[in-house]
Amino acid sequence: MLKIGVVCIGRMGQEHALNILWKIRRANLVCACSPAQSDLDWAEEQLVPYGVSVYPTFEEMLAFPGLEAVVIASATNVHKAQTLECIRHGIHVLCEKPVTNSSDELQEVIKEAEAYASVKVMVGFTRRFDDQYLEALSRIKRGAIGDPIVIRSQACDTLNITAMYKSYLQVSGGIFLDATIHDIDLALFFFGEDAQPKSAWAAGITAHHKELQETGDADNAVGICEFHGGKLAYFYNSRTTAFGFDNQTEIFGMSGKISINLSSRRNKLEQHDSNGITIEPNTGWAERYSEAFVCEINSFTEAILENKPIPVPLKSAWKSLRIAEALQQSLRTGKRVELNLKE
Ligand SMILES: *[C@@H]1O[C@H](CO)[C@@H](O)[C@H](O)[C@H]1NC(C)=O
Ligand SMILES: *[C@@H]1O[C@H](CO)[C@@H](O)[C@H](O)[C@H]1NC(C)=O
Ligand SMILES: *[C@@H]1O[C@H](CO)[C@@H](O)[C@H](O)[C@H]1NC(C)=O
Ligand SMILES: CC(=O)N[C@H]1CO[C@H](CO)[C@@H](O)[C@@H]1O
Repeated sequence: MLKIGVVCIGRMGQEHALNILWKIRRANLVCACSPAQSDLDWAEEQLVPYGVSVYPTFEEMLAFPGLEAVVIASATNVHKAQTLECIRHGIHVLCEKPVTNSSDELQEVIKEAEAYASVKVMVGFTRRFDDQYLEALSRIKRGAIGDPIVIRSQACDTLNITAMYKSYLQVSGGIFLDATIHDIDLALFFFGEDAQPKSAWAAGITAHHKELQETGDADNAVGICEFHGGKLAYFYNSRTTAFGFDNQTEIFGMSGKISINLSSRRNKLEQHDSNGITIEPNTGWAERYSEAFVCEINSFTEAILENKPIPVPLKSAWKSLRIAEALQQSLRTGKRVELNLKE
């Protein structure tokens, strides 16, 4: 049994904590922490009765005797410091993305992880653990569509004009760094870890959140990444849909294509009436990826207990970040960005 702690309970942390507590056969949730009173109140009801120790600080939690692994779902600006702290304590880490918003800083984390070779560090790219994406990968590996040549991946969120969301957008790092990063990760997942990006370019529009113009960011943007050898990935991201959550991916190969969730829908119900035929959209990531979160922690746990390689290599997260930075730069400057990656 692996002894896991969850940092910062929040919405994402609550999901992880409950999954570890109830759904992960080979792990025990032993501790959790959050600086927020609302989280501590939640934990008092949901975790403490089941033997989980809860702390108001990360440092106190890290001192829990026998703690082996930590899931970090705290505020983005402490991800890197907490990840490094875990590594230095010899504790395995699964950190929500992004560990940091800069590829140079991620390089530091990679160096530290290499210095503590027995520690496993993984970035939470949940879509890799969705059963449909996994099935797509296994079909591609079986040669179902021939060699994949073009990937189209999109991630769309519902329009949110609250002051809280707008202030989040100001510190998000930009649409490619914050949101498209998942789709970039998927492109590496399907093309294979040895795919090397060659150049990237992007364009965008500020359709609703006009204030993003000041920082050269956009609320709808398209990015293209060209790989050495000619393969292409193109991304569309929106923060402003009227109908809900719509993440979808298509992989075009030499002899066929695979598409995943092209018509994002909540369930298999259709309502037929005088207005036509209605289906319900997905409402958010928690609903769409609930099973993927469980699979993610299972894979992480198994990699540690069986000393296998972690399923999302840190170097791959670094490559995704470099591509996202290039797209963000191209969006600001209007210029194509050459990527010559030296790992
Ligand atoms: C799906 O797309 C939305 C919108 O960009 C993004 O916020 C979210 O992180 C994506 N979810 C996943 C798990 O890829
Ligand atoms: C809008 O964004 C804020 C801040 O991220 C979030 O708390 C709120 O739930 C969102 N509202 C909707 C309707 O999604
Ligand atoms: C990265 O994060 C830091 C600290 O959270 C912030 O100050 C900085 O502006 C961010 N950089 C980008 C490119 O978003
Ligand atoms: C149309 C479609 O395939 N929708 C699926 C999208 O993904 C969720 C979660 O795996 C499924 O529940 C939907 O059926």
